[in-house]
Amino acid sequence: MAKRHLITCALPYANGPIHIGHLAGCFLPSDIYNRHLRMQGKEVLFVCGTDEHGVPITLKAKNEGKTPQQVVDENHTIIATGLKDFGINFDTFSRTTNALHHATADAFFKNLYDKGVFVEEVTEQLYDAEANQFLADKYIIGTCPGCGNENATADPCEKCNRNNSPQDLLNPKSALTGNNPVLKETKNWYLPLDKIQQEFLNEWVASKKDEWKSNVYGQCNSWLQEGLKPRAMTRDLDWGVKVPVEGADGKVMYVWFDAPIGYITATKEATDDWAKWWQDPETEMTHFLGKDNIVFHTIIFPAMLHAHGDYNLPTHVPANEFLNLEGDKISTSRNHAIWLHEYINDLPNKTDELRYVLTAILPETKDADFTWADYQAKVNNELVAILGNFVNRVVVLTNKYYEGKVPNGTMNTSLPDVTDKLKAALDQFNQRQGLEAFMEIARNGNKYLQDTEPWKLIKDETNAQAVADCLFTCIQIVKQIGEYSQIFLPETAIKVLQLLNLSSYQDPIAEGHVINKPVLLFEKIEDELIAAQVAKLVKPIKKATIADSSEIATADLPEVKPTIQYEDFVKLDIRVGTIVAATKVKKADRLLNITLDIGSEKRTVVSGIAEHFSPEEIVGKQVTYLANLAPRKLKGIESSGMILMAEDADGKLKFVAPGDATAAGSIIA
Ligand code: B3M
Ligand code: ZN
Repeated sequence: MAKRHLITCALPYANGPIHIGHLAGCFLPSDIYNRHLRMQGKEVLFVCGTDEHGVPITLKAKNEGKTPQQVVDENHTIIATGLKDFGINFDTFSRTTNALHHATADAFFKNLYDKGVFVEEVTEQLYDAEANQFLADKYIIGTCPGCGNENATADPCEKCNRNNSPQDLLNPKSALTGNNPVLKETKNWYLPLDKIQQEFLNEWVASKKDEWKSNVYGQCNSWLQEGLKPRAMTRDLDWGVKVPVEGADGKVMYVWFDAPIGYITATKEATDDWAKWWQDPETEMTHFLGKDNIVFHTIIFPAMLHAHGDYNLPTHVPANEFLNLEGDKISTSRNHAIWLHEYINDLPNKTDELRYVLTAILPETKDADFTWADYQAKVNNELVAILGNFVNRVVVLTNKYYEGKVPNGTMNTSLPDVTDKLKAALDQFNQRQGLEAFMEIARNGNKYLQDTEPWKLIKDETNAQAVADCLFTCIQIVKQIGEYSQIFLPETAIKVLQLLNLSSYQDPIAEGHVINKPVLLFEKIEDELIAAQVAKLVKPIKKATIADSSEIATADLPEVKPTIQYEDFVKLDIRVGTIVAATKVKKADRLLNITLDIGSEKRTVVSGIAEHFSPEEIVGKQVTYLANLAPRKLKGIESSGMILMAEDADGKLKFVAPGDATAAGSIIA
């Protein structure tokens, strides 16, 4: 049994805000684990921070005319706020640009350097003379020698999956300037992973076979099977932690070298007593991360730690697979995502609802899909109808029968105790199962209340004790729900505590204690709200900018849709319309309520363009209008038809209008 637990959560890149994929990938799982261990009274430290180095940040800065520091400052704040809003309870949320981190990474690098761990090598790398920069792999675009795909990058080819190195690509071009890069000599410091594999990794990874989830072990093992190669730990770049050795001017550490050291930095920030968290073998370390980060935490960072020698190695690496959204990959460049800060804005006070739904579908063993319809169903049928309903009924009945005073009853001990099951599931990182067990507490409570029917018993005086026993038992169950809500639904845990009029879940609830008046824990999610969220997602695809790091090759303009027949086309009734009035829709930042003259009549159309146009500037504009689209309610307003818009590569919207003034109602065919 470990004496204490260090929990790390992968550091999000500070090159943009975070979305529900990040939440499901590692923030929520790590937070649940942290809360679970603390509830057991364990000594725990939970650290994270923003990863603020790397090429994508420099490019983003360039694109936006800012300094990299400005970019990371802005994003650090947005990310930290979003995570806090969702109750992700880190002990420290650090940053890799802070001085302590640079000093920590510096010392780590020097330690390895002094031990002679690194292999120095001069190689020819592709260099963009105009940008005055060596090109990181993903900024080289060329033709795949395997299949002729002209937009291949030095990753597995999108079309044929060939694993291209930058030098393999034919006719390579710099993604920065479009120029042909030239080869230029440069010296870098390599971590000899081939050697470390033989002396350490093979055996160490094998020892994790039963410990790690199969997705983690499998991925790691397949890397080892292929045979590791030395990997450069330095880069020619001016944004990052400077390489602290002679002859390394103009070089910084590879971002994946310094980022995991960020866990050490964050620990130092949390406590002066940091060493016990990293060096005492009785501390158990658990890394939470998404599947794209597996090798860095199971191979590269452990290799670094091993080479250093003074640090513990991770025990658990419970990586998750990916979360999709409405059947499609989450994409930052296409804005196919639910951003934390937008969710908070659109659905205030519903963070537990999202935590609940995401925990229920966590991609623990395979990719999972978030849909708004499922969100609505889970909130309405589970949180509202089961958990909220049970708690509410108990509070209502206690107020009704006993004026809120806990009756003199005896706890019914025949109810199944699921807490062992819950804890065991969470110990083993089966968090979906843990949540199910948690919901069983409420389900069992509901069933017990339903079966006992105190509302019938109360009609007969002789049943008074049975009613008291039932309500006493139910109040204890409510308390248990509140207590375990601290793991999954922190806001709800606070509300239940208030309902029960307790100051802590340690406090017992004895006879005569007065609880509070009923307040609903969850509200039903209405169709309109879901429709508005879905409508937000179906935006036209725009061209990716180069700063949207991971998706350069995939986020080009969409392909032409499958062929349709003329009969399909003529079903569309497209007309010219004139905007005669427009107002903002209350509590909806993106929506305008537009009155459109379509010749024969006036129509109301709710359009998601408020972030692009003010109501004043569009009145009088001629537009193209799809007149026979089925009406739909948005924010309570019935919207008839749709105004057609064009979106350019920068995401700017334009109205599609006839070239010359045209009578409203003119048919487009
Ligand atoms: N920033 C990658 C990511 O956000 C990276 C994780 C670092 S963990 C040390 O996916
Ligand atoms: Zn290919």
